[in-house]
Amino acid sequence: MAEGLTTITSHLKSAVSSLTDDAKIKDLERNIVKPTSSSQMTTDYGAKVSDTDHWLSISNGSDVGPALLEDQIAREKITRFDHERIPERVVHARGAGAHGYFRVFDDRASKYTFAPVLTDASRRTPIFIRFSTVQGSRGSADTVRDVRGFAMKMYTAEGNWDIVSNNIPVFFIQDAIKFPDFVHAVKPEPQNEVPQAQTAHNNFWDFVGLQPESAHMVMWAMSDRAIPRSYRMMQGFGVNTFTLINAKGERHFVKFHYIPELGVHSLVWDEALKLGGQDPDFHRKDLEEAIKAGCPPKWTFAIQVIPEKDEHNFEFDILDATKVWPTDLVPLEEIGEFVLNKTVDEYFPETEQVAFCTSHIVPGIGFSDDPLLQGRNFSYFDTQISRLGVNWEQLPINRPVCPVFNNNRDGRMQHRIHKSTVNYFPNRENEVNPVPPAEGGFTEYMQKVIGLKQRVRGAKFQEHYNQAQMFWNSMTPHEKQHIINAFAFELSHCDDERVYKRYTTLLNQIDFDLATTVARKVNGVAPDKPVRQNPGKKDGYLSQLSLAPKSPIIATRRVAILVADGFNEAEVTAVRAMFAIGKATTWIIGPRRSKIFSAGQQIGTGSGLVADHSFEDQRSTMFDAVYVPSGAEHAKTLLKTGRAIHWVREAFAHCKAIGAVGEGVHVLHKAIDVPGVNLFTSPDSDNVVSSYGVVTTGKYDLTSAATDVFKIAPGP
Ligand code: HDD
Repeated sequence: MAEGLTTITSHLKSAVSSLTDDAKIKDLERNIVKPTSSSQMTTDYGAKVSDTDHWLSISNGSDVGPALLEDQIAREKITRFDHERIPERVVHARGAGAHGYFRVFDDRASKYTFAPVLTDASRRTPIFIRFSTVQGSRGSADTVRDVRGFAMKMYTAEGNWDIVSNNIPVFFIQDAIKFPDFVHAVKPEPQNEVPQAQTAHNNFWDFVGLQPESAHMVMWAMSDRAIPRSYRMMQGFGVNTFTLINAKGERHFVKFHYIPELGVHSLVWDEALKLGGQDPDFHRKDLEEAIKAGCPPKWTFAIQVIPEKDEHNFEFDILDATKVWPTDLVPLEEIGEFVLNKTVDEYFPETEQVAFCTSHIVPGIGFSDDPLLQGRNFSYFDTQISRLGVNWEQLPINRPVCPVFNNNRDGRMQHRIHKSTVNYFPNRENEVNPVPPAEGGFTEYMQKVIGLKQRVRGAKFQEHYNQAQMFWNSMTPHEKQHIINAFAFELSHCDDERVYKRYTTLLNQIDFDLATTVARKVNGVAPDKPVRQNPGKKDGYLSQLSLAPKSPIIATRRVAILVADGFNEAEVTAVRAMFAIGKATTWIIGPRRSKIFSAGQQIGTGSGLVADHSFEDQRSTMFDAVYVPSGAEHAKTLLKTGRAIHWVREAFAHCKAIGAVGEGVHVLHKAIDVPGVNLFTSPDSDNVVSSYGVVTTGKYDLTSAATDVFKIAPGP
């Protein structure tokens, strides 16, 4: 085998010469329809139409008469409308996607794999990523507490490679056969289809309480990871253990990681709840806004690798998807990066029709015996058949950018017309021949397997709490507090005491303090002593704070500038320019969405700025920072405006960066009154004071106050 593979890299490299990072965008252009003002309206079968507003009917001109079924134009319009919906995904129904490219830094991964996508630095492989929530329906809110999907399709020159990933590195179950049970339990309850997009209900906590293998994943789901600030600020994980095969035919186990350039940031729970109503499309809009503003989100692509011979050298089973590989045991190797730089042109044909399959791998990459992955490899292709039909891989967004030839034929919605007299192999025409491995044909790694056929899991799969405990130990105090609050919120929504009592009992397997605190909050079972030791094992990589960018980045952060008539326009203009340099966006928020007049101008005729939004139509939850400029009259108005005061108070409660200058500082004083805490000095002071995320200065000074606003990283 090794001999054959050594020649493979050169074959694969030569195949790719024409593939560019926009190859998929160009491929999609074949299907783009761009109407113009001279486009004429037709039926689906191309006949021009003169009227699509009146159903053909019998009428004497003044009275309405019977409608005629013979109206083929009306029938076509209504029939097409009646069939617009397809089944939504059974999980991950709500999502948003974008195009981009992937590249490796160099060939450092060639010691593990011969796959050119992971070793050839001259390539830029086109990609499409779809982010999603798991539980909710297609129309549910973005900011619910949930795992986020992070499905990546790489259109490589050797075929599509799908890594169907999440933003959490472990999973709820170990064996795919449990997936229907898990999904039934997490989805709305069967009797009344309540609640939507929430785990806060009896059935979920009942299931995970009886299924302790979920314990580690539940800790992650109760952490801030499950309420991301943005899809662009999430880490991604392939979760399952895959394998890499190198040119010598050696196999390594691998896990895939994606680390966002912007760091990992989360909402606070109160903010997430409010956004669910105030802006249910918050994440979808955020992705689009950033890409359109020229700030393409970027991730580093890293791998963790274990040589085949070391498979059994760990206290956990490396094929168990409920376990991470601690980074002190298996370090991360950064090998590449990917960028999302183009939004979709139309949601349905791209984001809705995109379809992923864990079984789609390319030569040089392989599966492992991970029992979750093995089941996934069956499930994804199967589900696409019910969602999109058997020819789903011919849909524009799914079709590969490399040639596709085989003898698979027909089926519903066949788009390809095969010009050939033979559709089988072997054939007299010598058409469509299998490719030897040495020339790039996929070949399975020769794995020796001996065993008895039986329904069991490996011995190490029986341990469920060590890593849940390691995760808890690795959290900072405020992350721990958020986890406690999340458990309390969720379990308080369970009204069956068997459910919340069992779960609080289970928590004592993870940590005594955690179990005691949560039990007290939800009337659960508070333990009197720990049931197992907590030796304090940690992995610093698990806290999202460990992923903060080296220096704070304000790019794409949304800054609200609160103004009323009489604000200091010169100051606002200068501060906005400064934020623009950092690629943050600024939004003027005023008492009305029309012109707000500046200081020294006559109200109604002077200069000023047209507000982007009013205090009522957008809320502080939608912004990362708030700034109140100087201006005596404007400050007086804001002080009397309850909604403006609420804006600042709420932003403070959500740990946002807040800044004020001159008279604007009075507004902060009124809004933020924390007894015993000196948030800032007198409004008249020249000094910039930063504490609790608040920055104030008596006098406007570009180099100090405004720049300091973002020295405090916004949000926890
Ligand atoms: Fe899954 C969708 C991620 C386990 C069966 N899954 C789906 C999507 C993501 C994941 C991101 C959305 C894809 C898209 O955007 O279209 N799933 C995961 C991860 C898992 C996982 C990271 C654990 C490692 N999934 C899993 C199991 C099964 C499935 C064990 C079944 C045995 N998943 C599906 C599915 C979905 C799906 C039913 C629904 C829509 C789709 O596949 O295309 O087949």
